[in-house]
Amino acid sequence: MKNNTPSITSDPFAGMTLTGWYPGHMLKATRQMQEVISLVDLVVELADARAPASSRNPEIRGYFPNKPFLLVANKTDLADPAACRLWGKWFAEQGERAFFLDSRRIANIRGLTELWRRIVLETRAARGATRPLNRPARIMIVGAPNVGKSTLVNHLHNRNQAKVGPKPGVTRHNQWIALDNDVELLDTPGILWPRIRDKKHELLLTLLGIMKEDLILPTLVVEYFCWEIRRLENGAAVKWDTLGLAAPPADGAELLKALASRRGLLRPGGIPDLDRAAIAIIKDFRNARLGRLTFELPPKTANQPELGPPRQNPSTTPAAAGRVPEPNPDSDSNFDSDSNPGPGPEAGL
Ligand SMILES: Nc1nc2c(ncn2[C@@H]2O[C@H](COP(=O)(O)OP(=O)(O)OP(=O)(O)O)[C@@H](O)[C@H]2O)c(=O)[nH]1
Ligand SMILES: [Mg+2]
Repeated sequence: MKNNTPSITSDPFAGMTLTGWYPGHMLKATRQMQEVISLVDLVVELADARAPASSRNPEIRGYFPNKPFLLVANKTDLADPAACRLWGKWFAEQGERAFFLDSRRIANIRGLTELWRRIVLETRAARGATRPLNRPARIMIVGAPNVGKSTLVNHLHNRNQAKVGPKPGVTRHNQWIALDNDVELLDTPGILWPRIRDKKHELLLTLLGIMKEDLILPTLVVEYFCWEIRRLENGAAVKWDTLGLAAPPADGAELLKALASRRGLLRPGGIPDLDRAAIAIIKDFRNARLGRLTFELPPKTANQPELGPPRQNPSTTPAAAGRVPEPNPDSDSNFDSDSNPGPGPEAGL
């Protein structure tokens, strides 16, 4: 559904300098993953379902060229179910195994572990192995920071062995965790990649909590959020009323001022405290109080090489037009809108 704001033609973030955040521990962690890869039967990359392309490391498959690989788009409870279905279909069309997960739902996790088992068995069979694996299957969980790798490991282990937290960089070292059912998981530190596309990409990763947030002003993150929502023409999907707004704001500045005054966030002299307003908005977004929002749709054509925010006019896509294709029964993609309950846990700034 379209909102009534004019269409966005220019990119106000284009000239802005990138933070270039790529700390040394990420490079080290990347090397350590490559060192252990010969021990591993399956690589599972976790991404954020709200940005299934932009939250992926474009280089990661190249690090492990000969290993079976599975993409898991996590946090589907925070993402737009229709967009998840579109992505599931798109990955299936690309021949890429993808699983959409709300890692706090045990039935959903069971489906994922079944798939792991199947992939490991099929890979062995394809290599001509005739005898059963006489050791635990080893699965390495990789991905960007804060996408939920350790949370997933803990849900499977039931003993909260891995440290988790609502900010990037919680896990600092590889950690093997043995499960009861002949599986060993390797939890790894979140890694970014040296080259982020542009400022909008950094802002998106910051909004999702993947990039460290004290590198970018929260007010800029909110300006980006409003701009992106207008660009995607799905402003109507945002629950602006949660913030006390009757209509979508024209831009980030209007939103920040409105929220500061509604919540009485004022500096001395009665000046609206836009920083505190921005932090409150980001927190509400992350808790899905503003709705379940996805920031990118799959590329239009199956052979379009580059992933990323959609280049087509989203109002012409099936999701924007309210037409959502059925999931492909032959695909490994599992997304099912009924499997997604309400908003997620507290994830503050
Ligand atoms: N809503 C929601 N939140 C989740 C889900 N999975 C994880 N989280 C939350 O996401 C935050 C990050 O989780 P972690 O498991 O620490 O993420 P990580 O990928 O291990 O992060 P690093 O160790 O920093 O790389 C925590 O606040 C989790 O509670 C999910 O499926 N849905
Ligand atoms: Mg972790």
